[in-house]
Amino acid sequence: MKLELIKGDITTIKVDAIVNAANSSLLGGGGVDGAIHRKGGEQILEDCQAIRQKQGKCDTGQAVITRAGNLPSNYVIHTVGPVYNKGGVLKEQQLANCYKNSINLLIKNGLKTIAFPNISTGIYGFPKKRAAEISVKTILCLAPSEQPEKVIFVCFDDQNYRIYEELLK
Ligand code: AR6
Repeated sequence: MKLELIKGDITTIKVDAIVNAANSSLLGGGGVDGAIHRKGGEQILEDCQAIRQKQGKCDTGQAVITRAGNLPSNYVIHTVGPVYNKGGVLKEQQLANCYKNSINLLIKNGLKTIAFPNISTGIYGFPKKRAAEISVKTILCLAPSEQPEKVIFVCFDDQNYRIYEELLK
């Protein structure tokens, strides 16, 4: 498994699937979710609406997959991170589940490369360093048969970039 770090906008990354830090409605919002729906266009929302009709809302820590519309990636995996509030073990487990379930879905669909933002660290208020540690640890602990070919951490801001740079040394 290759791990890469990129500073930039996840909507410009060409991988099999980029991950969206969505909310349980799956119908869009602000932050990276807003950027993905804006740039990806109608197709993403259509697929999200179809998933909503089929299964209802998406629980925290779970993930679903849609087409990627106008984005350079082939698919978008939407996962719902925890709202940090006061934190705690459950929130940390839910965040780890976002990474596990997104990667499971990637592999189940025969896909190999995936790009993640630092889930829950914007509007949902999770401390960036702790969230980054959970993301890297969760991915490094995957069994060989559960590993993607490549994982890219995409950092929108300098602070996140420096955190991942340190962790991936
Ligand atoms: N590319 C990569 N990372 C980004 C981008 C981008 N284009 N834009 C933001 N980030 P957030 P959350 C980083 O707030 O905390 C939405 O309204 C950002 O710097 O997007 O999980 C949803 O609908 C931060 O590190 O997601 C939910 O309601 C990280 O992405 C709620 O926000 C996540 O920030 C989810 O909140």
